[in-house]
Amino acid sequence: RYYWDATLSIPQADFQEVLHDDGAALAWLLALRRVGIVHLKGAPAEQGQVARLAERIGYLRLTFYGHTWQVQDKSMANNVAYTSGKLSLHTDYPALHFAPGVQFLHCINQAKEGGESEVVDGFHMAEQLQREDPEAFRTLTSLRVDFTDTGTDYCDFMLQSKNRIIDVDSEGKVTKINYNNATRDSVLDLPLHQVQPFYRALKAYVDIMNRPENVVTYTMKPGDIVTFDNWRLLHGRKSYISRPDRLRHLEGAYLDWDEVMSRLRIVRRNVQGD
Ligand code: OGA
Ligand code: NM2
Ligand code: ZN
Repeated sequence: RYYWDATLSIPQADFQEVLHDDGAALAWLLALRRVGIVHLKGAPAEQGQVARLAERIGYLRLTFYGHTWQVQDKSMANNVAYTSGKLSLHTDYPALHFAPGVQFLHCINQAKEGGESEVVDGFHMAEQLQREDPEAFRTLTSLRVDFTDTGTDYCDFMLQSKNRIIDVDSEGKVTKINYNNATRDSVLDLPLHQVQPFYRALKAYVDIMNRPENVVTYTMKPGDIVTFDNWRLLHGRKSYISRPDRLRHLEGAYLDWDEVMSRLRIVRRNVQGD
């Protein structure tokens, strides 16, 4: 993997080429794995494109928000994403114990004012935390934090999870970030003596990821699809002004890494031979 900061220029690929050419698909998926984010350009600005892209891989990951989901300012919103408010840096769906590995977001319509996107490399930020504040790193890799999500969408749901903010494997290597402050539970099921250390550690990590030298900012245009590693990146958006005559509209879908890596191996064999 290649770790990055605000100086990153996000890799780009052409949507039609990725769909029809194995060489283009290979370049896309290799960059998605190594860098964690790729912008696809030139998709039609209408619904159904993230499903086509998921079919290019294999199949998408169904969740309680549906096969694909519409990010719009909705009345009676069942998620803060479905308002015009700011979304601070987060990973999607830490209320699941197995969060989706890959996320696609297709811009169908952009707001006139606001709605810009932000991303950071959560693995790089975890490495910085480990160096600058090893105690905070130990806390976030060991304590399990409560997340919750209740409502109705694809069907009714009442999710509860306990996840470490930073997941590491048996060798201590960072494998997954689980952090969305909007679904972090108001219940923090920790012994009293761990409460303040936990908040101190979380603040240290969040402070690092909000440093301007770590954040990449971009504005999506209709026809753009951002594809990214939801286990690694944290993403956010600025608040926007919602206008009924020009509704901001993104369509999203989730996939898992096994299916994405499967397609990567097949197109690599097709392009390079065994
Ligand atoms: C989301 C999300 C980004 C955006 O829906 O979870 O991060 O730009 N949306 O609206
Ligand atoms: N949406 C965009 O963790 C989350 O709730 C992320 C998911 C609603 C499908 C938002
Ligand atoms: Zn999100």
